[in-house]
Amino acid sequence: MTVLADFIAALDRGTLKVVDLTQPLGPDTPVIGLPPMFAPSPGVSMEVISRYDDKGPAWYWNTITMGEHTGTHFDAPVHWVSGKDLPNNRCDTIPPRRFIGPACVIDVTAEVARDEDFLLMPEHVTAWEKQHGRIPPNAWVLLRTGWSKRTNRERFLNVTPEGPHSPGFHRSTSELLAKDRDILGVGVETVGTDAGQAGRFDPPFPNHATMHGNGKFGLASLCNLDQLPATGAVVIAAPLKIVDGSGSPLRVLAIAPA
Ligand code: 23J
Ligand code: MN
Repeated sequence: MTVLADFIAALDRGTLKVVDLTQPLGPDTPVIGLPPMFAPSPGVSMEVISRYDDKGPAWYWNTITMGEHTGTHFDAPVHWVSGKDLPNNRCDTIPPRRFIGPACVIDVTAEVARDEDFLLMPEHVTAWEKQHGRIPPNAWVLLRTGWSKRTNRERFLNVTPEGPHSPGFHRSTSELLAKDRDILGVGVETVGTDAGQAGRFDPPFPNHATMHGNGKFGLASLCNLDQLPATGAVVIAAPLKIVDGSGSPLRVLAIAPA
């Protein structure tokens, strides 16, 4: 198995780099705002158990509380009603091989700069494929929008009286990716894998409904996608092994040519 030795040597030599696609996780982490009739996502709270003090003189540790879908996080198929009866659909039962795949990065930064409600259409995918080749089975499809540069929470959530505005996927594109391309899942820079206005779409939240109904995953609140090539990187996105978990915060790493 020289491939693993070669891999470590390439990291040491600097011909491969590790790109951290993860946002910081803490009390300032923005969470999705749902319409008021639904239960809200609580955000992150942290409490010190001990910090080299009476409660633990030589050790520091915290209790953390948050929703499963907080910050940079993984959506499992069981998260959505469309995926609730699929086999291996939850955090503790997904085969770990499915956490690793080649990354296809679709850059729509320019389009999103003109239109905050930009939706990726099937034609955008086929145009990308003309340039970069067909999306292979079991790939992570990452939508590069530049949205992670919105470090201000209000600009990131971008909520107006009609609800949030942020880019996403048209339902037909989610279907193309899930069914025809048989991807692992999609990753986005925004707070969720559906567009901000997707609660008003028919069906509501079509990317969640389509991806999870087809056993595919989601990755939300990614960053540093601008450090990845369109093809040629590998993404590792392994959620916590939460028993019956619908998703989890995680560290998402990409390995890419330097
Ligand atoms: C619950 C309801 C709607 C949405 C979401 C969660 C997410 O985006 C999520 O984190 O999965 S859109
Ligand atoms: Mn989620």
